[in-house]
Amino acid sequence: MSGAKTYDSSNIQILEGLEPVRKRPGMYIGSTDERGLHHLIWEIVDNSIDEAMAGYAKNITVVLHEDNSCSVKDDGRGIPVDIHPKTGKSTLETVLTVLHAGGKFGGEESGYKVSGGLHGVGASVVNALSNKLEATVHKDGGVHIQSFKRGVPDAQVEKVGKASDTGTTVRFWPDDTMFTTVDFDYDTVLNRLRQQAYLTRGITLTLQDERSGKRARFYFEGGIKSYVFHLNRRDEAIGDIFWADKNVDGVQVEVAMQYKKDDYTEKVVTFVNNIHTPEGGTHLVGFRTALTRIVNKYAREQEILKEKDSNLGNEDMSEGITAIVSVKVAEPQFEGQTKAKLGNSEVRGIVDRVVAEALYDFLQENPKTARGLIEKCLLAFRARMAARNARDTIIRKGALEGMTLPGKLADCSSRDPRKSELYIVEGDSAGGSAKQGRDREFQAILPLRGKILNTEQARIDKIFGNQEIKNLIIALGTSIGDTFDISKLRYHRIVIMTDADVDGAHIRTLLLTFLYRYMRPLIDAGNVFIALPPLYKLQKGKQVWYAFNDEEKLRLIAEHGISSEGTQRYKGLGEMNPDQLKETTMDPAVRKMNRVTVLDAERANETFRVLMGEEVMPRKRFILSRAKHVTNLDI
Ligand code: 1YM
Repeated sequence: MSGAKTYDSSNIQILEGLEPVRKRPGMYIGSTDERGLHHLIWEIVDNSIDEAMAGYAKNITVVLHEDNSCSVKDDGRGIPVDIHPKTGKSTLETVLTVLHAGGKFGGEESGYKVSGGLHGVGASVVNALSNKLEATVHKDGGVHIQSFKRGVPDAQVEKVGKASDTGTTVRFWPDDTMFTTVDFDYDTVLNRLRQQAYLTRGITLTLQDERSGKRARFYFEGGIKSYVFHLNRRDEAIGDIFWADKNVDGVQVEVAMQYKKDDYTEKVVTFVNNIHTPEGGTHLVGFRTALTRIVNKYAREQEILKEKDSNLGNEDMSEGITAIVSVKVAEPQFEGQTKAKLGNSEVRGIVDRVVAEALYDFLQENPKTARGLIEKCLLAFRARMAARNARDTIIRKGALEGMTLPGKLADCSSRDPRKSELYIVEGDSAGGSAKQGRDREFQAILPLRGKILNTEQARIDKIFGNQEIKNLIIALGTSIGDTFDISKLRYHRIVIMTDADVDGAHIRTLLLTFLYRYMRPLIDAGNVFIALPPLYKLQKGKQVWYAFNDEEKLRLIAEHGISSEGTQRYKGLGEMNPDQLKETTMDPAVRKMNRVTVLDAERANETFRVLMGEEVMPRKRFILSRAKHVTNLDI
């Protein structure tokens, strides 16, 4: 009768309603690649998490099925299935077919909606982008089902049996014509579920992968406190974990924090309504402000900071910190390029207040933790001051003006930086050969005394006290750090030329680290090179060949029948006479050089951190892991 007919016309409405989603899926789920595909899962899981945050659901299970479908099940109240007399549609159908119906629908008293957040486009978008979707609701003593194809209902919701429990299950088959892939990734889902489990303490999240048989379950009694514990599990920590959890003016603030002892990395992860905010925002600002203020206040009261001392700054708080800042806001405003930054101004003051109060109490109640934490911040503060003083000294000494070029520098005659090259050479003897072998018109030589790097555990700021580094800064002419000016660069090609042995590698690592940290634009602009001197000289009669690696050596030996007496391995640049150095390594017509990329420099920086930092274990691990690969070690 007429009921069925009404149903047909409402189908057309749904088709029209969801049409924009199928036309521009990227607008709703960000992209149609693997990321967008997984977004479908997050949308449905978010609804279950909302139900858990409202206090009704305790268990959420995600299953990745063999047929590339995914189902999400919770034990909440179940989406209402009663038919609205006017529309003739159930709430369930509305949630799954009307855009944005997932959010506010159902009344304000249900608390924060994840779906009000960053992408939170609701279940209807998942429905629109699925070949098929099946919803099963256990509620009011019955099992109710409704199925859809590309967002369009097959029929109205139907009661198919009895149920003694409550809950919602949604299974969907992503539309393979909409996505570049429909293959869900176990680890991606696993990581997301783990994170969500931390953020909503007390709920159990289960993942089952029927394709591989893998499964995992997460339950964290301590919530974000457990998260901090997890992040710090590999390091020694300073004292207990600080934790604050309070609702002020409808904004729920939860913060957990702990410092690591021998690690200097910073890890502060922020969330708004369980959505990661990688760009931070007002919640992060509030946290940092309170942290700095309270640490200074406590340090002064305890006279760890004396009257004459200046306050610790924001930047001194970050070495070794691990913190999670999670806020729940009724109407979050997201800003920034990727809409991943919280803009609500009221949140700043609220987070500040909650953290300040709780942190002050925590420090008073845990004096040992407090002292350890403050000492860590003081260390950062002192290092910062030392670096600044060292820099000021160098600048005062005339690096800026480039007036007093170092005596060791054998400068070139050209004054055109575009044509000029600076060879940084390891050792005085190689420096001597290089000076004789160079083209003095455009090639300058700066010899560095052998081991500039003999101070184990040297912090990078200590190298400012190093005469060799000072010489380098003055020779380059750019100054460093804040006063760096690339337009003053005296040589457009800076070539690092070190021996092909361990000491040479050390010096190269130090130089690259220094350039990376203090003269980064030179690397970005491609001004820095590594010279590649040959490793072998091969000789037969009067003929000479050079080999730059073992493979090449073997090939040349075989090709020309070279005897072992005719094979010479260069142990250092100093063994080469000026002519050899010129014809193999310095003459632009034949030399080989590698241009240093940011990636090379980042690696050097990391190596330096591991090798020279105060952590012993990573250094040990690093050396052990490399030991196998070291071949050209000359002992
Ligand atoms: C597998 C996905 O969607 N669970 C879920 C959704 C809802 C409820 C319970 C719910 C909410 C409310 C009242 C309320 C939703 N309901 C709505 C709507 N799991 C999943 N579990 N009763 C049940 O918010 O007041 C939208 S989502 F619109 F009906 F309120």
